[in-house]
Amino acid sequence: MGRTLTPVAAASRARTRVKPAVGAAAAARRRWRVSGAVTDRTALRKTPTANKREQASTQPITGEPPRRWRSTEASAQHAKHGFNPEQMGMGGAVVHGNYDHLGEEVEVPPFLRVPKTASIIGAPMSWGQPRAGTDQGSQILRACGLEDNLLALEWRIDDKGDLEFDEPTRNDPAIDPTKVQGLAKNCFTVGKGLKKIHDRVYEAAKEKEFALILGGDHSLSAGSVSAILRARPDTGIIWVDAHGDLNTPETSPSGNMHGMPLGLMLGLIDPTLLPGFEWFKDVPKLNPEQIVFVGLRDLDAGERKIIRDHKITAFSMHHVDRFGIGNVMDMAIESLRKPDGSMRPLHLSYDIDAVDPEVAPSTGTVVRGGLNFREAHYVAEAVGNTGMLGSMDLVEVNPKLAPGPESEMTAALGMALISSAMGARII
Ligand SMILES: [Mn+2]
Repeated sequence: MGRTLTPVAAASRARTRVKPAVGAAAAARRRWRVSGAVTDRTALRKTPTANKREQASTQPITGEPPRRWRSTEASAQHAKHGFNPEQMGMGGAVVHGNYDHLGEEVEVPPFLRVPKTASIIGAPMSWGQPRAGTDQGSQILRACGLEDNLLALEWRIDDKGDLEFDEPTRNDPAIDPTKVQGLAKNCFTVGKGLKKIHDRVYEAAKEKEFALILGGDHSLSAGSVSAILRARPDTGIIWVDAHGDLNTPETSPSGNMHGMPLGLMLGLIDPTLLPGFEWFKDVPKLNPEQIVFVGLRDLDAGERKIIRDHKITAFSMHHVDRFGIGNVMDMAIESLRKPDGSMRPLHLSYDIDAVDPEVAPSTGTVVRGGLNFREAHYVAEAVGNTGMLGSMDLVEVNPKLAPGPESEMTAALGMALISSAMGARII
């Protein structure tokens, strides 16, 4: 009876059996390329029309592991090719240094306690946008096996359950139109709800726990990020989103508050003019150099201006296409270095609509041309690999919008992205 090897076991056997002399594999590849000789059976099966990529894959497998790509090389390449982030419309991005986020051992960051503990905070806020079902996001993420996954990643779990929020009523105070020319729908309900989120996230961060916030719509991040900034003031925010979320009641075309959390945190609107948000005047403001965007592809005109005026580092899908997600994440993480060169604590605010609707269809504001399945994971892995991630929002999963397999697929992806950010690795 023949023995079956798992792919990993087979690969390691292949490695131990075949020990080519240094440079032999490269020499073999060179020879193959120069002569065009067919050196294995796979190549014999190729048709003459096989494209270049297929031809390359017919190179003999010699057991030599692929050379490991390091971010220092990428930085050197950008320098060599005269890469200038300002010219590329990336705001104030500065690309330098040799930060290596590919280390295999990820340590617990100094601002988290050991043993590492994750506080799971359900924030089923849905009044920042118009669609029913966003409030089921936290439950469906849990149903995908979130806790088991985190336990397997050696986290201790401190599950705070789901917060409860009031519903808007006819008597809620609204914006005074003589003071603010604009709309912030349900601001009283959203503001009160965000205060609850803020308090609970602050409690977790103060206890040196990893704060994992399950949305809910993206308005909730004004509550969670402001709490993180209160506990860990230098935190850098990686905002993964199709949208800028930089609106204010004055600039917002829709008046939906899930498009305003960064506008609020940057202090672009006086919170005392927003009923429900009076408490926000006492929370730390976010500095533009503490934010980096990844995955943008749908900005309002006002948001585009804010990104440019405040020199916010922003990597749109155009930059993902041009540089590849590996380089984009290197640059994004680099951009969040403090002036003294040290790394900030990181908060990952992951809007599932950053991912392409073919992969994550069950969300409120779909825009085509987003991160593909692997790119979406890479973003989370790269941030997790820094060893500096201390909190995360996963928002805008709405199981009602595409019920059935599509909503399951979206929620499962959200859960997997959390796992990736919190330590899951392929190998
Ligand atoms: Mn968003």
